[in-house]
Amino acid sequence: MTLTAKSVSRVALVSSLVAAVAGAAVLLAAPASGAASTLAAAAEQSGRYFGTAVAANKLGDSTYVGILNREFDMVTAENEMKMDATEPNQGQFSFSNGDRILNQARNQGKRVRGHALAWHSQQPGWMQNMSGSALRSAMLNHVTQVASYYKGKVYAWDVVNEAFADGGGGGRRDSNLQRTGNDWIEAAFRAARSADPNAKLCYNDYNTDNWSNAKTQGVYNMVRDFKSRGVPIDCVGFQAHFNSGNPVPSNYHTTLGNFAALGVDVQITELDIEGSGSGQAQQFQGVTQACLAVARCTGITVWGIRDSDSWRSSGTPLLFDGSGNKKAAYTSVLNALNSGGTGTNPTTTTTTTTTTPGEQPGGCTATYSEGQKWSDRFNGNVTVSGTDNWVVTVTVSSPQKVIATWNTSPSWDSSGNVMTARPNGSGNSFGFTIQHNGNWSWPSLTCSVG
Ligand code: G2I
Repeated sequence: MTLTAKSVSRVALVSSLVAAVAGAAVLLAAPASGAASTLAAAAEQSGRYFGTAVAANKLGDSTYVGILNREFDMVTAENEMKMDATEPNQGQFSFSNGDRILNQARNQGKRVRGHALAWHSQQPGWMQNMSGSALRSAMLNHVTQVASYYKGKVYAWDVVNEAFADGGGGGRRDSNLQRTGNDWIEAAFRAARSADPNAKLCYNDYNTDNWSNAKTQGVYNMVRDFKSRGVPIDCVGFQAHFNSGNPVPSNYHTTLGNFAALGVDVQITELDIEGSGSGQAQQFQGVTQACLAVARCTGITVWGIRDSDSWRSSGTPLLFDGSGNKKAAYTSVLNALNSGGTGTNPTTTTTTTTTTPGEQPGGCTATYSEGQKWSDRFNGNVTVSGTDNWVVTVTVSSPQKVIATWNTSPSWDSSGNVMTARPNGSGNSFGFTIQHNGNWSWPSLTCSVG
């Protein structure tokens, strides 16, 4: 762990902003020199992963594999573990392309998300023509066989994909699987749990990002029902395919937080955002920050590596251009990950003091803890120890604004981003409300003896 001791005139002690809790370093505001330089390493600082979809037929492309090996620590097979790929003829299973992706990933120390055991789309021809109890048994046999084959080798499965309808109703999508009975989803989850008890079992869908969408509410109600009845579900995947007609919602962290509060992990599973330049970069930053703001948002996966690898390549929706160069969107994601967030294990961060040689001994520690969050703002609390005569600076990142404070009467620098707080007789703690304006970074703190 690195401590950055910055000398401030006539101030004896300066706090550093780095804490390590339970082996996972949590950064409030990482110093540039200590920032991680890859997406995976940056995500790992808060206990998260950063993944990508991989296509087996690209594993011979050295540029592609070079970026894959360097930047990502989680892999999803883009098509190779789907129903049509793994059971092309009924009862005949084919795992060779899925295995190529899985083995490449595991040989490089990466984990694998399995995608997807049951889906209305990409069914093999024989299954498309089935219905009723024959289809139900075929689907359950597929789930059982595929999850058993990969038992112990995948971190998580998208057990059921895209089962809810678009539009206003919030109900299920019509499909041959849905017509076998409304309980087909829970039956699939139970079969998957029996086959691989240690894989995390996820429901995965798109257009479920905005908390106000009826589809989001429909999925939420299903997950709540599953949790209340003991149906084995561990996680919810948010595909996160965005474009100008379907932008990143400002309430994304609310959605993620509300699902997480049901007792499941949440994950961004297929992220891509059409666009270019700073507009695209800002949207990627917003998604990253929404995940970082939710302790149980355990990782982000982008749906491909280079723009040219994307299922919608004309929209240039990924983090690397067709030549494999990092885009502005890459930098915004990396910086957001390096700016920290809610750890997936620890929930508070402690600042640490260090002495500057030759200066007055003693010192103070300012400890930041998260308070309540709303769609447009969040609260932070600071507790100070070591002295009753403290001065704490709180620096927020533009375009954030502090819109309220309590237990202190702060002064401000000319930018309005740096607040200086002193004791006002209310004890050694104070708090504030930050309007985030799309930036969910935690503020940085210094503590000094006044
Ligand atoms: O559509 C984007 C994604 C939405 N969520 C579920 C994901 O599984 C889905 O991924 C896309 C793949 O990126 C595409 O690559 O799913 C499509 C349909 O399964 C994939 O497209 C298929 C084409 O439809 C096939 O014609 C083609 O043979 O890709 C196949 C392999 O290139």
